This record gives sequence, structure tokens and C-alpha cells, in this order.
Amino acid sequence: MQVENLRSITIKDVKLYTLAIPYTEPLKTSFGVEPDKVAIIVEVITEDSISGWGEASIEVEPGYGSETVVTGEHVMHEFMLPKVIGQTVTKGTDFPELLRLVRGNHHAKAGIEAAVWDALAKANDMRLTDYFALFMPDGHESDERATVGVSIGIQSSIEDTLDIIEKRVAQGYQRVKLKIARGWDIELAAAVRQKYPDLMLMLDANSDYSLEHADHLKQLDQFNLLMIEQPLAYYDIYEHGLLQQQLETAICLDESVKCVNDLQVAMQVGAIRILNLKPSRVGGFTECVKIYHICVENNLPLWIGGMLETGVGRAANVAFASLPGVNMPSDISATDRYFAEDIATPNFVLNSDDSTLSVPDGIGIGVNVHRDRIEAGIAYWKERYPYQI
Ligand code: OSB
Ligand code: MG
Repeated sequence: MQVENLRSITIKDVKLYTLAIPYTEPLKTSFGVEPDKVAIIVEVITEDSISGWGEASIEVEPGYGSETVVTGEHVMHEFMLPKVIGQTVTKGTDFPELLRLVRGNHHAKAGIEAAVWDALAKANDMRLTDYFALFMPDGHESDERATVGVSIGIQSSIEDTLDIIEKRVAQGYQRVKLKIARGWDIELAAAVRQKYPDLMLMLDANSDYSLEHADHLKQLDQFNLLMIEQPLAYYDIYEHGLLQQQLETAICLDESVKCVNDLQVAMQVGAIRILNLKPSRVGGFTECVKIYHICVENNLPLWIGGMLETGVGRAANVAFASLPGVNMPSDISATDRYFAEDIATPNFVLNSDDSTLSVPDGIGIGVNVHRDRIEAGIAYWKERYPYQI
């Protein structure tokens, strides 16, 4: 298939479903903890009656980024949907042009764009991973499996952390990421390294430190970490460059890279050795495609980050993460790490021999979305989060 011959879609309607699902294991980070997964699930309905599904993965509070579920719903409903409904989209990478006059709001945008890519892949009778591959450098076809790790939150003791690592390693996860914060870092890393000298181990600070902590953070160099993710401020790039000059451990940026331009600045000032690419943070899959090309051209290691997505977002992320330019383990774990019951099936199950998730066979995102579970999630959201606007 050639990009020029792709079938287009015309968007007849877009539905938004704001919902919540309880986590089996909430993820406590340096910025907080939320008991439930919340998301705005987007259904794009085409003139040919195809439903494309996407997930705007946004948290309740503006702790990771500035968006919240409620701001997302507002901006999508009032300002994005009128620009999208009735439009014809020829190929995935044409979509962002429709929303160019809506600044920021990346998580919200990414949800709509993901639903459009799913609808386009389905309109062309293709799996989303194969549809993505059309926009990638020559020879970059899906590997069929995405190599993944697991992200472990801040626990109440080091002992509890070791227990949970033991459980995850026994399940077959070969790369472990631990959330750290001021006061929960060096001793933790030392204890884990002592018990697991060879485990692929990394830390994620979610912006808890400042440059004043450089000497403190230097102690992490002794633990042979794969990387440290986002040690400094969520808006900073420059100081990460200064910190990297003092650290041997590779700095991976998450929060700070919101678009291609941020990535270019980060590379220019030596602030990044590895990229955590979250489709939601950069505003959608078109930006991901551009970033993928830049990483491949510059030999910048790349993995796909997670926002504890439902099966809808997870399926799209697995499709992207299975592309060969994504060359480090991604933060996409099996369904049972997050939920007792997801809104989409089949569940993602870890291939314990090689710490991977398989790309589903079906067209588009390849999972079935259950409308009754969406309804239950909407009711749960309304009951638990009675926000007044
Ligand atoms: O910093 O990567 C992060 C989840 C919510 C907000 C920020 C982050 C995360 C994760 C989740 O680490 C990883 C996953 O989806 O399993
Ligand atoms: Mg992170």
C-alpha cells in the first residue's frame, strides 16, 4: 500500500465518554496518587459507519501536566469537535491541521487524533501498526511484539517495594521503573540493586528535584541505572542539560518534551540521551511520527511512555511501540497490572519469555470496545467526581 492510494474518511460525528475505572494498584508518584483511572474515550463515527476509538488519557488533577479531565472535556466539546465534524481526512498526518488554531491541550487533541487514526486504519482494512508503518522510514515494519517493562509507584517501605518487584519479575517483566521523590531515592536504589544486581532498572522523578540536588543525584551513578527520567522541572530543558554534564546516568525526558521543537532544543543543549514518547503528551500520533523520524536519524534511543491507559489507549500504544525505531522497553504493562475489568477486550497478556505484549490481529487498534462497560465507567465517574463547572 502506498500513502497516495489510501482511503479517506469523512467524520460524521464524534462522541465523548468521560469515565473512571478503579485501579487494582494505584501508582503513587512524586506529584500524587489517584485511586481511579479516568479518561475521555473518543468515538469518531464516519459516513461509512466505521467507529474509530481513541483515548484522551488525562488525570483528575493537574499534577502531571496542566490539563484535567474536566478542562479536556470542555475544550474538546466546545472548540475541537466543531472543527472536526463534517471534515474529510485523507491520511492520519493530515489531521492536526484541522486543530491548528487550538493551542496546547495535547492530551485532549491526542484522544481525537487517535480515534481518527483507528478509523483510517479500519477504512483501509489495516491494523493500526501497519498503517503507522506507512509513514515511517523504509523498512520500518511492525515487529509484532512491543518490548515492555513495568512502572512501580512509591510504596510505604523499601521492603514492600522489594516484594512488588519480586512479583513483577516473576511475572516476566524484564525492565523495572521505580518512581522516586526527594527522600525516596538513594537508599531505595541501593536496596534494589543489592537484591537485583542485573535487573534493567530505571528511576522516574516526575520533576521532584532542582539543580541544587545535583550532588545528591550524582550518588545514583553507582547503581548502573538504565536512565533517570525527568529529574527536574516539568517545563525545563536547559537545566537538564546542565545536570547531564554532571551525571553519568543517562537523562530521559518525559514531561519537558511536548513537541518536535522541544526535542530539538533538548538535543541541542545536551539535555536528553533517551526519550520517553507519550502520544498523549505530544498531542497525537502525527507528532509521534515526526519524533520517531528524528530519533531514528539521530540515533536517540526511544520508548513509549504510558498514562495507565485503558485497553483503547494501550492498544494504540502497543501498535506504535512494536515499530523497530522504538528500541527500549516501553511503559506498557499487561491489563491485569491496572484493572480487574477493562473497557476493551481481549486483555493484553505479558509474553513472559521475552517481556513483550503482542500486537492484536484485528484491524485498527484490534480490540473490542464494550459499550456496557463504557456506560458503567461513566456512571462510576459521575458518582465519584461530582465536579461543578
Ligand atoms: O511519569 O511516566 C510517568 C503515569 C501517569 C503519569 C505519569 C507517568 C505515569 C507512568 C505510567 O509512569 C506507566 C504506565 O502506564 O504503566
Ligand atoms: Mg515519567
